[in-house]
Amino acid sequence: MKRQTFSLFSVALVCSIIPIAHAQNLLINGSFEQPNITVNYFGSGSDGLPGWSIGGTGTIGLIQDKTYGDIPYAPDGIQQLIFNPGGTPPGMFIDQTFSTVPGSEYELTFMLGRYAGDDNIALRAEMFSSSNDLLATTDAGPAGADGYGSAQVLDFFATDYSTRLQLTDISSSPSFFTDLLLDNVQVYTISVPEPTSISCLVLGGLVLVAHRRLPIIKR
Ligand SMILES: [Ca+2]
Repeated sequence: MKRQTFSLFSVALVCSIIPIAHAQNLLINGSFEQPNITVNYFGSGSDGLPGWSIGGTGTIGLIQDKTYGDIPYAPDGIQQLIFNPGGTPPGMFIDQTFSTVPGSEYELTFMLGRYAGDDNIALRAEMFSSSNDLLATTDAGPAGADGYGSAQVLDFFATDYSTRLQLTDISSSPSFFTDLLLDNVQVYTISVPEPTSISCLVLGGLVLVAHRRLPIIKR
């Protein structure tokens, strides 16, 4: 009985959630370094930003460092996104669908910045399942002064083999001069159920069968 208990305990350990130590960014072009261009502006439906779809009413800009003298530098690489540049309306969004494993935990991180002025500007991050169920959401604002603040973080569990990230400009009163900056968007795997639950059940069953067939050695 003791041996059976020990083996089942071992199976339980193997089947527990396994943390991922060195994961890669699951997003394409999360740092907006492509295309390599001094400055470009995108409207709804544009396919000019690799990896991302673009929607909403207004404009999103892709800007390289030193294009304008006083714009904060990108916190990662040399390019960043700028929402509602030139006083265009808020409400633009970008989204990207990426592969996930049901039951696994992931973490979204991104950097928000402010360019010129103190108007109320913010970004909404949302994670959706393939059936468009909302998995997690957060509203975040940049630092009070020009430049970037600390990284924003949102953890979520995937329920499907694909998950969609949407980042929406929810600024309430953008002026002609105040713009929202975004860079270094990343999604990492935090932990995965490995092996899967079904595999665990099969493995546990095999352990039980094996123990029943093993001869009991008496001393
Ligand atoms: Ca960048």
